[in-house]
Amino acid sequence: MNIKTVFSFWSAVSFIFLIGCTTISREKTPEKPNVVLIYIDDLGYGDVSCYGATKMSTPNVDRLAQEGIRFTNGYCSSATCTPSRFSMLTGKYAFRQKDTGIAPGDASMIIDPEHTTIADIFQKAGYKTGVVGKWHLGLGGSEGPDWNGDIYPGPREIGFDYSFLIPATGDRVPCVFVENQRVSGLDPADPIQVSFKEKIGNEPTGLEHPEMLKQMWSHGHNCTIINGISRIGYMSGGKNARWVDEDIADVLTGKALGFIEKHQKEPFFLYFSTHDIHVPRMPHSRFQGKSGLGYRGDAILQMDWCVGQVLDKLEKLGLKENTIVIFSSDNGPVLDDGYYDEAVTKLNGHTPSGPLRGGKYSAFDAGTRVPFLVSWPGVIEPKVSPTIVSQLDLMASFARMLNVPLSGNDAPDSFNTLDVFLGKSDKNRDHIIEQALPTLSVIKDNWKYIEPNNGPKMTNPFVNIELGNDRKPQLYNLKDDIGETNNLAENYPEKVKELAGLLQKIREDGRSR
Ligand code: NG6
Ligand code: CA
Repeated sequence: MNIKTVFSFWSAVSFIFLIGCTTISREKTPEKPNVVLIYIDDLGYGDVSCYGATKMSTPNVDRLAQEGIRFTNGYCSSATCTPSRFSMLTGKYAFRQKDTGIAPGDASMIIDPEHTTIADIFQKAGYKTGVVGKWHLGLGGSEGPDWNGDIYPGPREIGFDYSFLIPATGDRVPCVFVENQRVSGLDPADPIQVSFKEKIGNEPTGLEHPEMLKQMWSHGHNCTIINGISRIGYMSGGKNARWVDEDIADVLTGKALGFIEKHQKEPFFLYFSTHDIHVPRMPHSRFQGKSGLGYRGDAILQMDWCVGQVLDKLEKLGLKENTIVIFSSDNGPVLDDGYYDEAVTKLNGHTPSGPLRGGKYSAFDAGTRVPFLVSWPGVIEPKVSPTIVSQLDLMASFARMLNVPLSGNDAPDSFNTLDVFLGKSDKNRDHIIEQALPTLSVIKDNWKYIEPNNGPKMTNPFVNIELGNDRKPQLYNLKDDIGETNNLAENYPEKVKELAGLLQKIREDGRSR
């Protein structure tokens, strides 16, 4: 061997050694990464720039997309909030349990504490668990929540160590936060009373006093005026505890960051569920007028800021490489959902549903196909993936990752798709069911079948969304026809029969896993 050969031999050895080290470090993934699940309300498939929005930009959400996997076929399980959240937390389709439609503001807790939830899985694996933000899954026992006392069952009874909640929605009373088991900042001398049936107390309503409003209601939403905005339902008392809509994003983000900071030295699971971009859209003055698209666009900018705050905090604490961040939405987009907030008049060519048909409430795909990002810097290789993923599968996937066994009855519709979430596999879920009550649809091998039903074709004219209902069966080929414009049911009767049969079987079996 001459000098040159010896040299290149050793260069080759050290090169191989180096490659080996990089591979090893990539594979030496932390066993218990933190998980932050950022869940946006009513954000559409086309509402962020990494999914094609051009009229405004969402740099922080885009940052997540650049660092992780951007799924182009990511689904929540329902076209409204409560059933989507119910399914994500329990791994069970909401249509299997009655009263899982949009929960009233004083609903009892709809997740039975007997259910194993995704939070239980993390707790069993030794994580600290927290939920900050919109809940909308009911609170309290059969009598509903006791706003002036201890409020339980609630998140604590289903696996969350810490909670800071908007109990139902921003547009429903009571307009107060619930921290753990108590209304935050409540003065016992000024108790809260709530009714969804008749007027309570003597505060003005939006119906009687529209001149007092800073944002006018368009349909519904005309009961008690809180902070210049009338709501669904009547409330009295609790004056010190009432939120200021303009500050909600700051308050929730502060609580989320506080939770991360507090638990930085131990594994944690944080379900951060923003109020944005649900109605009433009343962003902080920092964001008002900034998008040029009215308050809906401004709320998107505010939501993006919240995401940035979380990412910055993780980075600052040195947790970036040890934290999986998931970003998604609970249902598709809506413009007028009850208030004149210029979402319609200042839309300016923005397309909240992207190329999809329908929106919130709809059986068409825009109801449930939503932005879906998963990032884990240093472990997940960034990419765009067309593989179908479902929020339902987070539970079984994390159970697998953490080696927490699921019993036969747990998470009956949640599949372990961990390798897909981590970018190691492109294997589609066999099928997926979408719910836009009363209608169910099923997607399998690019075919989407919407079962026939008598529901209306459209929402009310304010909301103005096609619901996807039809008395005849509908069959679309999503690969060739992403906008669901060409009903092929009559051309492919066998396909219709097969998918209707699958839907029927999944309904009857009570489980699909
Ligand atoms: C509807 C409300 C709507 C919104 C929705 C729940 C009316 C007329 N409409 O009943 O404004 O609050 O419920 O949205 O009251 S969700 O995203 O939480 O499912
Ligand atoms: Ca929602």
